Amino acid sequence: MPEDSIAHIDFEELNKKAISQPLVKHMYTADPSAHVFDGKIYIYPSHDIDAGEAFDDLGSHFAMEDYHVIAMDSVDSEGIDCGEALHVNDVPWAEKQMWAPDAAHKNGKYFLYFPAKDYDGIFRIGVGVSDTPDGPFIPQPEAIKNSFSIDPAVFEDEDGDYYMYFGGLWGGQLQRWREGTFNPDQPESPVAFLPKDDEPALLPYVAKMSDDMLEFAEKPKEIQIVDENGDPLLAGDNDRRFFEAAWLHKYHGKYYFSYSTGDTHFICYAVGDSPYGPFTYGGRILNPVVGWTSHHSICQVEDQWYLFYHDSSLSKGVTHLRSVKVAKLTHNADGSIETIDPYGN
Ligand code: FUB
Repeated sequence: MPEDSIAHIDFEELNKKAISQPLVKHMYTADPSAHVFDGKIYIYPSHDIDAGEAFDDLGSHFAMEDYHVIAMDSVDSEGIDCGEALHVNDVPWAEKQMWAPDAAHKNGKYFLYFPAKDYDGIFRIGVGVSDTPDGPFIPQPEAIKNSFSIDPAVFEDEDGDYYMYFGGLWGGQLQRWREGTFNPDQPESPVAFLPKDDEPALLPYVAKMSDDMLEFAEKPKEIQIVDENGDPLLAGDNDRRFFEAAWLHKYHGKYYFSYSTGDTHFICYAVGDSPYGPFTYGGRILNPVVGWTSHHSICQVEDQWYLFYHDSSLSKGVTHLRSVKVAKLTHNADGSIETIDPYGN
């Protein structure tokens, strides 16, 4: 739900209708990447703060500094804040804006993947390592080579290969990489460098991870998202095209790539037969929430699938003060996903 439409919201009424409540209330959290590790649910969210930065379309007001992991015994149990897992001051290459993270587990080690701006103002993706799922994570001294933009999501396939999906428009800088390099002398602007409405939309990226999970094993490749005729979604197709918040889950042998449409505030999905795509647009998973951003993860806990998401209802609509929530997600018999309305309309 965009900022301008929250002015008349009765938050008490809205919270009564909401299909779920914040999982933690003592701090603001967003962009929840959920995993089951060792039989327990671990959520790797952004930790929202009000750093006093001015609002703009580059997301400068999302000035987060650290990460806390949330642990839960079940989706109905209390969310436990495991404390600070990583602070920007401990990351040699990162200056600011610790945005949406994700985590992975391999060979007894846990990996926290996170985007942050480096000292040249360029978003890169870093990784920290821990022996436990809740950290603390020891960051690598450099960002992942050839990483750029934001919102890393790491998927483990059934054959033991891991893939990172990433990218985000506007403040996420994906549009700055169209020529393969980033020119820091060009002014920051959310709308410059974007394709025209009738051109193919900008695409997210995927890269297989190296065996040690610390680097890309290959040059990142674009992921095609196509419509029902096999044609690429266009940049002007704002209700369906990729904006940010990549996620990948596998269901009944199919790969589901899900993402936020950004300025139209939907979480959508597209389905493919390979972790590299192409993915065919399938529909909406989540209708707009309170707050400008929408960001999610999809995780199976025992026999049930769940959507972890966020909204700004606890802060009464402050777009950079969000709270993570969870709701049941349903795959229909035909492979489609049922659309969730966060306020039960
Ligand atoms: O939390 C900062 C940014 O807002 C994330 O990286 C985006 O996905 C959006 O949720």
